[in-house]
Amino acid sequence: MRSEFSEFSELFQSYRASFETFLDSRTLPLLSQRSAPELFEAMKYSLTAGGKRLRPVLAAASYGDRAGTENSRDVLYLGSALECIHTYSLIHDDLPSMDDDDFRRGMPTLHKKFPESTAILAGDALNSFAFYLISKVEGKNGDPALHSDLLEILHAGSGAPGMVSGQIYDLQMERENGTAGFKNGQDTIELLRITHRLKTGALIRSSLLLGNRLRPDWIVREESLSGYGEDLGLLFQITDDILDVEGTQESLGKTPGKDQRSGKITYPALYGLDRCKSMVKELQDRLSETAVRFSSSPEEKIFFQELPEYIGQRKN
Ligand code: GRG
Repeated sequence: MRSEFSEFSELFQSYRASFETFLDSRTLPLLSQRSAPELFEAMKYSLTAGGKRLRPVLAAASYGDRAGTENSRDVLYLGSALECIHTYSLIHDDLPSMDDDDFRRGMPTLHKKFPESTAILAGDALNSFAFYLISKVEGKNGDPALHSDLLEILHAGSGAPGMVSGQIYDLQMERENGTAGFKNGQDTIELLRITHRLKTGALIRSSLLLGNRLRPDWIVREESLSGYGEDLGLLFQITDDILDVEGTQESLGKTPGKDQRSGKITYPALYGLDRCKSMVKELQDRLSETAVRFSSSPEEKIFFQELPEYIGQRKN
């Protein structure tokens, strides 16, 4: 008998495979149109460097159609928009003025492979291309608010209300060594929580809300999915911090131990590894319970109940 985790893995792989096919056959050809050749090569290098494709998979799973049929074309455009934003954020995060990393996904970072100016511009172009992709969504039944809602959700996750402000707080904390005008430990904990809710969690939450917005019953599921997205973002970040302490260059595909060397405020630095691991377990249990509240099919229930296990045990 197949375990629920292997059913989850099959679902994840099938969402991911549909996304990869769409990226190659529709998104990259669209991106190459009217793009300067060096710019396209740089964007393609980063977009196809591997990666779990978590955000497109989350959008597809919350939409609930994995067949890759004409009907699911819209969610694949949304997945492409999310992956473009995510890829741009990694390119810019790796730059010398930010995290200054030489490796990403086991390969040289974009600014090591191309001139730094090309890496900056590739990130810029991917960011605006993501919003252009929303214009490709057709929707059903002439829903007049669909495109403005999709744009609003994508902006909330990626822009000033989400990821970019999270990145600013993160850099500010690193610069000011966690004090940033905050007088005691409780304030530091609060700042760390806000930083990660915005930097990592906001785009994860938006991925779920974007896929969901394509469904006819989107309104009744939105609140529970939003709460699930917030907890999932936190789980993702705590796991990421643990991996930075326990992972290897080989398993991570990037340099481990950077947080500690730069004196960065992280969950393990504040709470210790043991407490972080029990926080992971608590979040996994809560996520599993929330999944029951919004899941509308057995497949969806398995996917969203097992996802926290996958996120918590990942090696990169
Ligand atoms: C530069 C505006 C701007 C934002 C950067 C997301 C981000 C903000 C920085 C990335 C730094 C980082 C390692 C954050 C931790 C969480 C995270 C986003 C990890 C990478 O995401 P995965 O594991 O990557 O989904 P793959 O390679 O699988 O796509």
